[in-house]
Amino acid sequence: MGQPQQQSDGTEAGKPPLRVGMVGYAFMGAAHSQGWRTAGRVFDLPLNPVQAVICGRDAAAVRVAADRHGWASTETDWRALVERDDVDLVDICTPGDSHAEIALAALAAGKHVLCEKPLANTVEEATSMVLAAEEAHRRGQVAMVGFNYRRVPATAQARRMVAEGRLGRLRHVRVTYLQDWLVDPQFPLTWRLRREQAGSGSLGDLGAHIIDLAQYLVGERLAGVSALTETFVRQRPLPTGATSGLSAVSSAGTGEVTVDDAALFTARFPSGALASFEATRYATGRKNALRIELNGARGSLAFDLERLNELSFHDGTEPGAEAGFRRILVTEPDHPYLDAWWPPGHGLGYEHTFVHQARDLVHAIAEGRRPEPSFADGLQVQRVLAAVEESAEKNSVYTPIAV
Ligand code: SOE
Repeated sequence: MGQPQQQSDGTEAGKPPLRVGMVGYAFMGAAHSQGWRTAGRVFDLPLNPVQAVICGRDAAAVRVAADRHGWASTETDWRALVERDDVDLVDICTPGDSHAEIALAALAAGKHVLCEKPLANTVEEATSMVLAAEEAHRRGQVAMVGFNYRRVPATAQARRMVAEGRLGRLRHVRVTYLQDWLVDPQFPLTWRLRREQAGSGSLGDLGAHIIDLAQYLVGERLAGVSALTETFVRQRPLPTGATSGLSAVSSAGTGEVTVDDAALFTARFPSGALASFEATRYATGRKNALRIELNGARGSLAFDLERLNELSFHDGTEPGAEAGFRRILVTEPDHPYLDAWWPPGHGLGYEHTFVHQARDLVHAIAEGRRPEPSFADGLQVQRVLAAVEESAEKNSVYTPIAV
C-alpha cells in the first residue's frame, strides 16, 4: 500500500484539509465513513479528508456512530451541520426524501456535496439539484452522486476495455440486480418500502445502480424503455423502533407497501445495442447479484458483483478452436485503483468502492472539475426511472426518456 505521512490524528502533514460533514449514520453512513477514513491512508491525495462531524436525529445513537466510525463531533440537526464553518463538504447518506433539501442548502452554504443514489425521489427535485450544482460549480464547488459500483476495479477495467474497442460494436447489454431480503412476507415495512421516503422500490434502489453502470460501460445514454413493475406483497407488518441496514423487527399491525418490489425493462442504446434490465428483492438465494454481460461484434465481457475481483472475457478474434470465456483476475497493479493497495493477487471487497469514490471526489475537488457521476448524470438516471414507471403504468408501452 502507498504510505502517505500520517499524523496521530489521522491527518496528513502538508496538505490542505477537506473537512467532511456527513448526514446519516446507518448502512450508507457506515459505508461512506469507511471511504473517508481510508482514502487518504491508501491513496496519495491532493487534499486530506478529515471526518469533522456526523449528524443524526437521535443524539445517543449518533454519538455511538461517531465513536465507531471515527467522526470528531456530532450534530442532531442537519441545518446546523450545513452552516458550520469547519465543514467543506456535505455527504448525504439519508433516505431519498431529504436529498434535495439538504443538497440545496449545502450548495447555497458554499459546500461541496456528495449525495447517495438515487439522486432524488423525483425528476423535479433532481432538476433543482442540477441547477443549483451548476451555479455552485461556477463558484468552484463540486457535486457528485454516489454510484459506487463504477468504482469496483473490475467494472472500471471493463469500461477501459469497452472504450478501447475490445468488444467491437455492442449488440447486447444484459443487466440484473437480484437480492432476496423481501422474500419473507413477514419482513417489516421499513422506509425502503414507502414511496414517500424512498421514491420507488427495487427500481430506484437497485435499478438506479444498473442503469448507471450500463450507461457508464457502454458510454451512451438510453433512449427509451418498455417496462413492467410488480408489488408481490402489498401489506407488511409495521416495524418497531429503529431499523438498521436491511434488518428490522416487526410488531402487531400492518401497513401498505407503496413501492414496486420488482422492475423489468428493455431498452435501446442510440448506437443500436439492445438492453435488458431486471431489479428485484425477491430472487430467492440471490444476495447481491449485480450481473452485467456485454456482447459485441469482437467479443464479450461479463461481471458478477458476487465475484467482484473477476471479469469474464471472450475475445472473439481468437482462433475458434482456442477461443472461449476466460477469467481475468482483476487484482493486479495495472488495473484501476489497485496499484495503491495490496501486492498482486490480493482482492478487494464492497467497502473499497466507497474508498475509491472518496478518492475520485477529492481529486475532482482539488482540480475544480465536474466529477463523474455528476448531479446531471444522477438526473438522467432519474429520468430513466420515471420513464420506467410511466411505461409500466401503461402496460409496457415504449416510453422515450426526456432529455
Ligand atoms: C439495498 O438494497 C442495498 O443496500 C442498496 O440500497 C445499495 O445501494 C446497494 O448497493 C446494495 O443493496
